[in-house]
Amino acid sequence: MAETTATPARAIDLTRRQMFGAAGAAVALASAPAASAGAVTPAIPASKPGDPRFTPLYPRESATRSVRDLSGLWRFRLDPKDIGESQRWFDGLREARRIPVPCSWNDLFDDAANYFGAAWYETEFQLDPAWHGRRVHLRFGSAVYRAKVWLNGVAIGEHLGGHLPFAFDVTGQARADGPNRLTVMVENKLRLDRVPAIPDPDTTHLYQEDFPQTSYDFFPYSGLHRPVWLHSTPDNHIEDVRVTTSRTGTTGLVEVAVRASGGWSGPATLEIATDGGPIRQPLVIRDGAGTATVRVPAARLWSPEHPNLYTLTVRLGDATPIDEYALKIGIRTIAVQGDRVLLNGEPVHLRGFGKHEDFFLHGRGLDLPVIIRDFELLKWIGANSFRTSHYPYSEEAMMLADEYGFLVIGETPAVSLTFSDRAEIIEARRVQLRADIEDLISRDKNHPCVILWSMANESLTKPFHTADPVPADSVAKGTRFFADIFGHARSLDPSRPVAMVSVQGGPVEWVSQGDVICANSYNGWYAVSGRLEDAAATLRTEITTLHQKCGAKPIIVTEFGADAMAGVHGEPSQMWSEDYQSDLIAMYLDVLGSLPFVVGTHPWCFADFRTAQSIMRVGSLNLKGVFTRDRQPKRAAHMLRETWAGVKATDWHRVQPA
Ligand code: GCB
Repeated sequence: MAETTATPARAIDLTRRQMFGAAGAAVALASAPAASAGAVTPAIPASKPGDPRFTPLYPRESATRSVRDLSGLWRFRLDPKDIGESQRWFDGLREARRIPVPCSWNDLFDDAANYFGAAWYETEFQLDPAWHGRRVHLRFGSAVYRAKVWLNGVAIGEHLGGHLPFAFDVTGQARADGPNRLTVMVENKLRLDRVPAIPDPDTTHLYQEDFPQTSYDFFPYSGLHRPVWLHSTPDNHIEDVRVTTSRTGTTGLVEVAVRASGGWSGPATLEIATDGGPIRQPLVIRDGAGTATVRVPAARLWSPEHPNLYTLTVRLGDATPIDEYALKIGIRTIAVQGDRVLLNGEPVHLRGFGKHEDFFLHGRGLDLPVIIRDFELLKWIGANSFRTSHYPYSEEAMMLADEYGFLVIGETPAVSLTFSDRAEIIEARRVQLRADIEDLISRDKNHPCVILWSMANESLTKPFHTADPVPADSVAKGTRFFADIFGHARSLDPSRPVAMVSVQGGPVEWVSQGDVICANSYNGWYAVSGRLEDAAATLRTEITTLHQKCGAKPIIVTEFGADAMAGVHGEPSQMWSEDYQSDLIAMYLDVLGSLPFVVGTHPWCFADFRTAQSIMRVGSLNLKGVFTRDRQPKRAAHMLRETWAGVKATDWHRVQPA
């Protein structure tokens, strides 16, 4: 969007609707008593991100590890009065209906369509007898927004913040002698102190109320959105692996840091499979930590054109490994030099989109066919990039992005942070955002596809849809906030550039703290509406000025576009038609293509997606997709394909048989 100066059609005086409450990232409850019968080994406390026991590694099978996916039909019950905990619903969920996991609950049940309060999930599992004597971990891909977990009626921990995984070591709490009852309370209350948040009714007079009222432009889908896994590891096991790649001449250098559980010490091996056979590098782990570099001669680098991946296997122990974990890695470098982004030392241009995890019925629940179809369509259209707007996407999407060779801007859930809000609210969000960044970098640090972190999308000096003046200290508050956030991200991952995505007309003091300038721009739509010639001139001035003000840094225009109702046409083109959307995007590509410091263009957005109900959104949909919500191309998609992939609409041979 663009920061608005419009006068409100009507001013709505809001009363204080939300109680401010304490925020925090993840809370490990005090060590719960081990289940009496069938306990295998003594319990250790539940783990959380940032905790040395937290295992950020995606669960994978190996010679020493097993994985069990608990996805399926769980029992489900809404708890609008928040009585579940006091009535001990964790002792057995009554009057429950079925819900698929993973899935959002909102599009399944009419009474849950606009429900964001507490909801309870329950399932049962048996522990595999072969897991006797091993450590057992319970890992959630994502729960939006807060989850509290009970195992056999005993609380084992909580997690705050959606879209990122969390795990518990349940060794000893999971019974070996009978069924285990797993209960999860998930709530997605739309609150001030969350990331993302709602507008602060104490400081905001909205002139447009959406339902549900959020400060961002997508539907707040709720639930267990990604798989829940049980997995077993040896007692002494690999807890984390961090890979950083560089090269000297044609040799790839793969630096691998390993963290082992419980401060384990001993020998370990790194192995990279290559066409010429395995390359092994011994490594010594001391007090749970060790680092070594594997040299890969004549390395095949990772790039969008050649997304070469190698398998890296880490083994603890000597001849017979105590633990083994394998992951795919890509050897590549990423750097910012002047106003260029260099991939493997060569300037790179990002062509792609902002996207959403959004589809019919399952909302934001993991849907592998949709991910594959989207990635096929990105290839079809000639894109090489996307942004995980406006939150971290699934781990499966990131693995597939490595394989397809997409250059990914990995974004946190901080959309529309507003600095006219009260200080204690801003502080609560800062604490939560720091935790989100820790979880995100911890989770995605090894993906070659991630070339840039986005700390936030469209932070605001005051909310959209208000004519209130910008408070005098808003910019300064944001400047301090982002200095802290940028510093935190850079200290956690010095190997990648960091940016934030600016709202059109947003403070230069914020966006210029990034290594790359990411800017959203809506000339021809929210600004200079309907006049493409004038919009083109405004755009050129806007982006050139931004470049001058931010110093010699590369610019990625991360959003531009127009809503288009599929099937609506107009000659000459006019707003809301497929033709106008196509013309506007073509105009942006023309103007931006003539500015050498613009290194990326991401039309907004890939596909139409669900929003709140609003006077701005026909059918509760944002229609700026170049594909419809069911992934059919609008005219703009064909135009982009011709521009990016060089495939003309006249080429009826364009589908090649497999
Ligand atoms: C934006 C936001 C995006 C919205 C888009 C729009 O600037 O970043 O989340 O969906 O505008 O279409 O209004």
